Amino acid sequence: MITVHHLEHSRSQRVLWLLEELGVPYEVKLYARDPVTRFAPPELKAVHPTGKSPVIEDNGRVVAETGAIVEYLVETYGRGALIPPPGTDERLRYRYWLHFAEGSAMPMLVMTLLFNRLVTAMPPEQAAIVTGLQQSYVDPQRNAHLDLWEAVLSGSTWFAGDAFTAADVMLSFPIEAARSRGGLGERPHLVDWLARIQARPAYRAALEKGGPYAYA
Ligand SMILES: N[C@@H](CCC(=O)N[C@@H](CS)C(=O)NCC(=O)O)C(=O)O
Repeated sequence: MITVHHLEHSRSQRVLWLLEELGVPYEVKLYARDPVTRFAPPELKAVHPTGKSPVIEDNGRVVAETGAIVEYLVETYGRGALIPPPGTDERLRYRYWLHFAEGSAMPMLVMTLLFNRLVTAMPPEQAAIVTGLQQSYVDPQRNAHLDLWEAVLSGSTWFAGDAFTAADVMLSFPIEAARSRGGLGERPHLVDWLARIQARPAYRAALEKGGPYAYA
């Protein structure tokens, strides 16, 4: 049985959702965040040296990093589900979005979170420097990602094409986090995509198993 080391209110929710979509049995080991720092508890370091979530254990293997976990699960248990056929344009789109989620989108969203916290904790003159960085660098890039997503979804139902894939699962967390850190703005296709993923039975089932998740 697969064990998912799952941190509450975190991007690891995607792994539970993917397992539900694939119909693969799993157990959840739930970790609470430190109430002050919001960091993961030290026990996670015993599972993987980074001390981050998600991490899965499967048949004696430990797999970390969401994108790697998603690829591993789709390859090992998917039997061709949730991934476009090799050699197609859709497969290339799938690969692009799978990497974009943690490689391009999340850094801007983590910076948004940290800068917002810094601004409230600093004296006004220093806070102005952080706000300047936010306005000149982080906000425009975050908005460019939102525009790109909206443009893609105005041309196809899902991120890799007309079929729902694990790339949609990977993008769920950045898009949910973007909604909570600045909003999605007037982007109807993106708003509709979010409503469609959140209505999926597997998404709802994963929420029941995963405990607190502030982004649903
Ligand atoms: N790129 C990594 C990021 C892992 C990560 O930062 N996980 C967060 C959960 S949102 C975490 O464990 N945070 C707690 C901490 O840093 O102590 C992945 O996708 O697996």
